[in-house]
Amino acid sequence: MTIQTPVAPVVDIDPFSVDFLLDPYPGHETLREAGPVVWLSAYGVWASARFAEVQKAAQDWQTFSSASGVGLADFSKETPWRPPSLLLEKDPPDHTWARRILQGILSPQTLAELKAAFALEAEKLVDRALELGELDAVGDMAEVFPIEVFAEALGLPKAGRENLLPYAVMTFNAFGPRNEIFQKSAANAAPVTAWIMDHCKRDKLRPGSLGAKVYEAVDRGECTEEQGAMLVRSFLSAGLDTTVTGLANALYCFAHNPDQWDLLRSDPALLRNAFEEVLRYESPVQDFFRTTTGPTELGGVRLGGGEKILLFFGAANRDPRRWDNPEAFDIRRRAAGHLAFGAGIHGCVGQMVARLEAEVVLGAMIPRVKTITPTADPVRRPNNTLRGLASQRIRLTPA
Ligand code: QZP
Repeated sequence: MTIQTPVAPVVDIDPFSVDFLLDPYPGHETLREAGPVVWLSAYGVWASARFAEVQKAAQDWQTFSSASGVGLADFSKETPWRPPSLLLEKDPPDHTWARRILQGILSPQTLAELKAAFALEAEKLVDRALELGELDAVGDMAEVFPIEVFAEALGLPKAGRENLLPYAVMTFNAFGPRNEIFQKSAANAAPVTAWIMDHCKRDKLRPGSLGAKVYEAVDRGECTEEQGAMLVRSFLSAGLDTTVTGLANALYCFAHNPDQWDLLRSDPALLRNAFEEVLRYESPVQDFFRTTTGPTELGGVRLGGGEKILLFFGAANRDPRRWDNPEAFDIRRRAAGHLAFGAGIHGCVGQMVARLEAEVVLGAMIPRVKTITPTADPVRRPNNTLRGLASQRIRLTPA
């Protein structure tokens, strides 16, 4: 066996600059074409933007650990901005019981129970959108629906739900550097965080709700009351802005690809795959870090132990080595296998909820909305982790 040269290309672009975040795709191409694994000189970390390497690292938690944090900050060297998640920022064996509790709550049976309420709310959302005619796909639809259905499913009271998105925006920005984007989103951190932490408690969550089910696990002795609160925090952190972004990106994709909307309307059986293609094409979670647990090799590059590597899911999802014509939004392609939900033991535990939300909204639109036309340019909302929109004005014409 030959040992390959331990020399990696050096790339000096800043993937957390506003310019990069507003349009990451040229930078992704530079990163992918520079090599399977590159050195990001701006931060002194490794990075990969190719499908094969991103997938391999994501699937290998033993080598590419989450326990030092999945952001730029290395928890073994700096104090995390908030107490680490019991799920996202742990590896087995610590991760295992927490994952099992949330997975048990987000079971196929739970999903089946949520479906009718989600579908009813989606009909109301589309009623309101068609009444408006001209509207903001983000502010009037994508930001409304998950708060309405998922916050409700979690068992949160109506009052104070306006804290959910600011908390998530801050959380996702915190995976990046302490740049101006993060600082601005954290300006109001204290009251927002206080509301979130308070609403992780048992007495704030409606009996029978997903949040209350966490405390049923506490009562079965599967974890402590404090750990239960932290698991509810995971739901509040991960379950809102991600699906807001996914819905916004779906509406954006169809507004800018009217032939694909026509195609979906002519063959609604494409719906499931259509949302997978949205996730591939405009991945809500663009990237995450891992930390090597010891010296290793990835893509022919030798990495030392305790080193951070940035995995670009969004770039892997457009890697021409994996996808034909990756820059085309094509709901007929086989989009399954994308990395928008990650892969391996940390793969998104709520992905079926995300799919359900998107499918009921798009599913309600298919028979009723003939055309989705942009009436203004999209306005981006730069975030260190999420690829989302501040607004996308559209006009809907009824079928
Ligand atoms: C955020 C947590 C896309 C996900 C990585 C988002 C996410 C997942 C879990 C948590 C936060 O456990 O707090």
